Amino acid sequence: MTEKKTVGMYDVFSRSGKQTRATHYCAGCGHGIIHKLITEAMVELGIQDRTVIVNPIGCAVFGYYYWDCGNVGAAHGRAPAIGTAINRTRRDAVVISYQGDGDLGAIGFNNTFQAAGRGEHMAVFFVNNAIYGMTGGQMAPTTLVGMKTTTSPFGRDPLTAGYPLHVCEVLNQLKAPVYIERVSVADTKRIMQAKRAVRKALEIQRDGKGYAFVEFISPCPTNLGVDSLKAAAFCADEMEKEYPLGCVRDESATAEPRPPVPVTPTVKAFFEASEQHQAPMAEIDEKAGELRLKFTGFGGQGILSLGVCVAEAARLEKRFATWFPSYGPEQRGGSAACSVVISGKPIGSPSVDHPDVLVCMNQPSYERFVRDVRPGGTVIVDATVPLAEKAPDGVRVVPMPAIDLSIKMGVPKAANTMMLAALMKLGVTGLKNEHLLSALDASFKKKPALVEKNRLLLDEAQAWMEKNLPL
Ligand SMILES: Cc1ncc(C[n+]2csc(CCOP(=O)(O)OP(=O)(O)O)c2C)c(N)n1
Repeated sequence: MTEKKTVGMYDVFSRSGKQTRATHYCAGCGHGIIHKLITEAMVELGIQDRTVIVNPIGCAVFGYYYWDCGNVGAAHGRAPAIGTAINRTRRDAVVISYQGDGDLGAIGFNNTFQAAGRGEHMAVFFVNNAIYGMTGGQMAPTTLVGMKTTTSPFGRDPLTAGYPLHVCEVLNQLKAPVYIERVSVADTKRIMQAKRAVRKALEIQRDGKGYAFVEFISPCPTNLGVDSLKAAAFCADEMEKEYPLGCVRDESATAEPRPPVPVTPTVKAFFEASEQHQAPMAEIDEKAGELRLKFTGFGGQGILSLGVCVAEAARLEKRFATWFPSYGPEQRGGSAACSVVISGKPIGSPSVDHPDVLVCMNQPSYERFVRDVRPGGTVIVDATVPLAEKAPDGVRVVPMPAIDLSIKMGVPKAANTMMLAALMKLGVTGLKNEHLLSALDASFKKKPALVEKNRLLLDEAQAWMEKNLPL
């Protein structure tokens, strides 16, 4: 028998370096059929070169091994957000969001609902197999009442787990969607109907008309624990009772092409800045080692900007650098911290549990982090903090009157610059002062009057250190 290759799909499945003509889907699974329907419509409509499929988390996570077009992976349930971003930056792209019922109906439902409400220009193909396939058959929002799954071993009970989610009907409450239809891939007749729905959804994309949603009732024999024929029969006999097939809305004939969403000034500024900003590439330097720093304090003390400044200086020095913030829930006055890693090699993890250098601007952060500092490390702590907590042996603690000095200089917000002065004077970042200064200047690019002011503050703090600290 000669195999007929589907144009638009890769010849072989090459996951893990293995070249095989077999699919990774189980026998009787609906995903393969739906993949093929999408591919055929994409090729027939001549949109393969501008199609981008957002692959989900779930059994279809490997979509990019099948579809020969643009592919992007999304975090669980976030395909509509990624699709929105693609749409707004690449106007000519045909965006497809391909998702299962766990991905779309559970963890990602609000993402879906909001994208549909905005009428984003995308085709959403929703595979409803009534179960979480990839993770071994847990209950999904679409699981039928009474249906047994690994997390509803006695059958779905509406009293505890609610009723099945009818996504098409929920989306039909919204004004923006152009087309919503539920189809099935349980047998040939149904597959032919599904084929028409896929084509229509993609025609709507080709013509720039907006949001199209197709739900597929799709068999999952493995997790139902039955053979392919029985799984298909379950779709036709049981699932269709709960999820009737048919078109829920079709405004494609009258819908006008959707105007492109204007690029907001923030997004525009971001792209312009990244075009202008030619960052020097990091260079491997085995001798440079790795330095891990943590900056901590209250929100509003400039802790995060201080970390950015050090990371930026490292970047100017062609080091690898990461900056990783963590905030408390409050906008001001809550705890704030950031981790910075500077290395001569690519960095494995941006989070810092045991810093070589710890900067503390308040008492809670000193008490929380001081014991974690590595032997041989340095703690620079604001002089207002009582040093009741002892640092580990071999760790140097340097009290710095950053807050007092900045108040004395009339710029109370600049205590972080005083801490930068301490880092420079102690030489603990391993970075050149010229780079730290350039990074400090760059942080005030939008407020040029502050550049000179902060240089003065820095000099003052360094003079204080020379006089008062045995360095
Ligand atoms: C944030 C996050 N939470 C949970 C998981 C685990 N997980 C992977 S796939 C999946 C369910 C997928 O089910 P569905 O969307 O129905 O797709 P199917 O596998 O049935 O095609 C879950 C919960 C994950 N990968 N990421």
